[in-house]
Amino acid sequence: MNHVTASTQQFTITPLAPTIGAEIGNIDLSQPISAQTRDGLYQALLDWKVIFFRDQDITREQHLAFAAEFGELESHPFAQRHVLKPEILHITHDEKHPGSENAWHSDVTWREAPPLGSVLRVTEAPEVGGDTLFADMGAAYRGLPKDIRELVTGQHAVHDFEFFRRGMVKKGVSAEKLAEFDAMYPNPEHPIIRTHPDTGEQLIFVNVGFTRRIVGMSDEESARVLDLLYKQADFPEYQCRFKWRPNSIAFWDNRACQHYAVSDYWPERRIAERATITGDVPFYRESAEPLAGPDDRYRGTLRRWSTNDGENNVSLKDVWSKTSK
Ligand SMILES: O=C(O)CCC(=O)C(=O)O
Ligand SMILES: [Fe+2]
Repeated sequence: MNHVTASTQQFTITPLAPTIGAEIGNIDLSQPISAQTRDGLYQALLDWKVIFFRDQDITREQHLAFAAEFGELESHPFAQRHVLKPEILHITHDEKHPGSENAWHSDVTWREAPPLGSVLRVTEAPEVGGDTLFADMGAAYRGLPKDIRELVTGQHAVHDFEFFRRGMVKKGVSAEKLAEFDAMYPNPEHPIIRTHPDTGEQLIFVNVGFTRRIVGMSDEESARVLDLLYKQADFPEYQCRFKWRPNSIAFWDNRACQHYAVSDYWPERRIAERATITGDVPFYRESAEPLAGPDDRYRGTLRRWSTNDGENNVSLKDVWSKTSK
């Protein structure tokens, strides 16, 4: 456990997994935080990609005030929002509304400038189940075979809000209204490999929730490559898993990780509220020191047991022959 001393407060950082996820202790988010504490927490967010807090019995105002320390807040145009506080997004699941965030994604990547991060507070948690998984997309990038990294680096993919559009169609939202939304949120093209604006880390930035296709590739090739990239989030070696209790909070760096809310608790109830911090337009910048080869921490094991059935040298060709079956 690390101790970080700020002028008025000392909080602790306890990792959940080697590269992603750390629990922050000895902090009370019902109180305003100092600039030093804010900076220390932001550094912890950069280091761990998602940070967690326990036992934060805070009000909505305090939740919003905490999130607003890290940037402007945005409200979600389609999801259910608090009537008086549109920056609060409600995520309520029960017998009549089974969980639906059980697909790997980063939030709102169909915006030109997707969020920096989200601060999610669970107020009611099932006794068992309803965990959330987070995947380190920097580790996932470093674990990609070199030829696949080379294939996708510098390429762009189209993102859209089809997931929400389908929901709106089901609810009977008019074609005019949908056309208005299409005009407000035209499908952006984001770099497939995104460079983190603060750390310079290279990150896979396509997700099964909101990415549609790779620009300039045939539909078939695009689907194969995206499928391969999406699958990277599935490796437990890149993940951490958080078990919620009422008043737990997760604050994730939406640029650097993806998340998946496990939908295993139906018909139990689970209630969460999210504040979302605006981000910047994704870009790719070449690293000063390009990766020479695979990241040894992961690749041997991952390749041997998953992608390549015993061979230790997966290549694009192998992936092609596997995915084209
Ligand atoms: O409920 C959760 O754990 C996460 C849901 C989600 O995808 C989100 O809040 O962005
Ligand atoms: Fe999400």
